[in-house]
Amino acid sequence: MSQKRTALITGATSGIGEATARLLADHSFRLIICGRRKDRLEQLKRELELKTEVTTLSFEVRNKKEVSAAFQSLDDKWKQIDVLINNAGNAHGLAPIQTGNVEDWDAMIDINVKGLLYVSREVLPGMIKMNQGHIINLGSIAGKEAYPNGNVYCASKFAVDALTKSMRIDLNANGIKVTAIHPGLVETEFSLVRFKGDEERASAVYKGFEPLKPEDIADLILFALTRPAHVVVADLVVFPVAQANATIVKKDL
Ligand code: 8X3
Repeated sequence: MSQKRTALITGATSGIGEATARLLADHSFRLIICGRRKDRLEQLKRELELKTEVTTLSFEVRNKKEVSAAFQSLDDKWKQIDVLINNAGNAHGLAPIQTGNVEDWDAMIDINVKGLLYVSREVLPGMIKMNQGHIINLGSIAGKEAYPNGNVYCASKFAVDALTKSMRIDLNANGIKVTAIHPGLVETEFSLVRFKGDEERASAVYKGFEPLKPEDIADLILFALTRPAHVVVADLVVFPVAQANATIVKKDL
């Protein structure tokens, strides 16, 4: 593809989103980086601008009005979005269903499911008009297998899996590629958020084996984005070598 493609990345201020923004900047994509934290977004923009054209959109994916206002504010030269990377997502808490925190449930369903829907709804009309585009949804092994205490987080990622399959069906006539990438254990701020800032508990998750890095996932995203026009990477599950499924991890402690 000769013309530079424009990629919009949600949750671009840390982890997989940030690593993806960095990698795509190295590969000539124009970038719309999105996140809640304006200062982090601006800092990343300043850095990546040395390599490619970058703009920022600051909004909470779970806030329908903010999402729509952010897209309204986009300058015309950014309105043609070729690639949407639905990366924003979080886990809040790890507790049995009978004692789960309702605010945690709301956050996971709002961010991981509704957020993905709100952002996709804004981007899709443009892709449909162009009769092309590529959506990459970040799922999780938690969207393929339920695991103890994962309940609502797993449900939210099962929803991402279902929505990815549905998008592929509904957008089939429009030539839009739809990819899901489902990582296992990736060392990011994920566990720190899940355990509400408890660093000891969060770092224990990644002890005794070599977890995936955000860059490993960014690499797969770039791979999916650079296949020939007739090829779509539909569904990809990726683990660190030490991981066998959602619950079995070989640890040398
Ligand atoms: C992150 C992977 O296994 O912690 O989605 O749910 S896991």
